[in-house]
Amino acid sequence: MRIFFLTLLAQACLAAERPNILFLFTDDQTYEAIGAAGLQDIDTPHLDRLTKEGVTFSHAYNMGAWSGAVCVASRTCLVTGKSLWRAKDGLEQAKQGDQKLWSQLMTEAGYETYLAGKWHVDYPADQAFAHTANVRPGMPRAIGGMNRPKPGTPPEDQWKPWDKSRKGFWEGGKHWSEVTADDAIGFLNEAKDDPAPFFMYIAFNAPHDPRQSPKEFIDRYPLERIQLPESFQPTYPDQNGKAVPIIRDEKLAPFPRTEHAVKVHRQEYFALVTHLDEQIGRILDSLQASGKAKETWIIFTSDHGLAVGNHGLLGKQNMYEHSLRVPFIISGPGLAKGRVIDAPIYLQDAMPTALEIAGLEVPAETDYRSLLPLLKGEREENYQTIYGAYLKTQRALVKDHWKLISYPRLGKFKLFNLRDDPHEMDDLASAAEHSERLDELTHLLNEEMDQQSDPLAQSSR
Ligand SMILES: [Ca+2]
Repeated sequence: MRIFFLTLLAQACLAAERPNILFLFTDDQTYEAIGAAGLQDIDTPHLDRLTKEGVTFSHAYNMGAWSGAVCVASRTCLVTGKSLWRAKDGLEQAKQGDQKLWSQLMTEAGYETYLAGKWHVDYPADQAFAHTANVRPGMPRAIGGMNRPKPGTPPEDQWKPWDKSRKGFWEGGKHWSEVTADDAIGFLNEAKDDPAPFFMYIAFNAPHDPRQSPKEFIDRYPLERIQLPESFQPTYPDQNGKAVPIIRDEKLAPFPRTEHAVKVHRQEYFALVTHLDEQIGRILDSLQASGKAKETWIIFTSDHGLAVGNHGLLGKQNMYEHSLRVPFIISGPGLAKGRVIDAPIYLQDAMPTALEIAGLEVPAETDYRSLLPLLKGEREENYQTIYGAYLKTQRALVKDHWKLISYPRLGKFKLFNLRDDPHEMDDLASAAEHSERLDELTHLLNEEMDQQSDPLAQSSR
């Protein structure tokens, strides 16, 4: 009996040294789509609560993607800890047993690991996590929902986000966001009596399209409440198949974009976010009720942003801030409450951060950096420049408040002053007074491309 108690005590001590980690991950949520950011009229009371209790990184970026499925690239980078052009190799190494994924490192350290919802990584979910529930694919498949709203569509053919017969998020009868929250709450009930620390990877498919949610959430956003994005335009000037290929995401609404269509898409997107927020609230309440909240770190973020009507675009296959940047909140024992850090980070910094929280050594080959030194004030920034890439058609570099976007196939550059022009509407690339800056940023982009093993880098030609 004594040995049993000593074992329990040892486990309890270990648990205190290894706090729990609750990773809340959403799909296609742009940095503006959270009420606490104060940038859009959107209701997210539960994420706002988390913002007040934790630290916000206001400039969290995804690097981009090697395919139209930006989700896959972002998530592969996240779980391997490898930057964009190295992540696929990292995953191959994991398949060969030469590298461990994020969750496998946590398992090795004695964590119980749980996955609910979207995985979308080319690796068996049940080999990555000890426990899984309702593992979802890239997106829910709905009937219809593309190329709309179109004028003159008869009412009976119109898309209604709450229409369960369209399947998608309603496939199975219960909205997938609710199912993922139910699964997370189920895990918490399981974990609350377990002395081992937990790592929960709770990944919602929302607010990725199809933009479906219960009617009461749509009703919260009458079209009069929806503002047009500042960078609204009917067409995207470089959208000629070379700069921004017109792929599925862009076909959700007709061309040219109309103010009405963009407002309808934003209405449905915001409703899906608010419904998602309610589910996150249920998980946060359940964590409180479990008695584990005090020893649990929460990291909330999304896999990349989304245009939803900015710059004539709807999707994420571009280098603008709306499509690269995501909300990022972290809360945990001893962290300042309500603090905002504007040093730029990659959302995938979540991975080494969690490893450090768990007391693990971050593998030397990890390309991302822990946020703990920033949180503790030991370091001012993780990165001097932020790099972005999409296929071989777009590149980006952010340094301080300057942003360069390059379209290699067009031989074209755009230059934005993000401080004065946060919506990237005033292209300064051809302004004579900025020619030196353009040269400097182009040089820095080339350097980043070399360092990032970019297939377009001069060193790889
Ligand atoms: Ca996504």
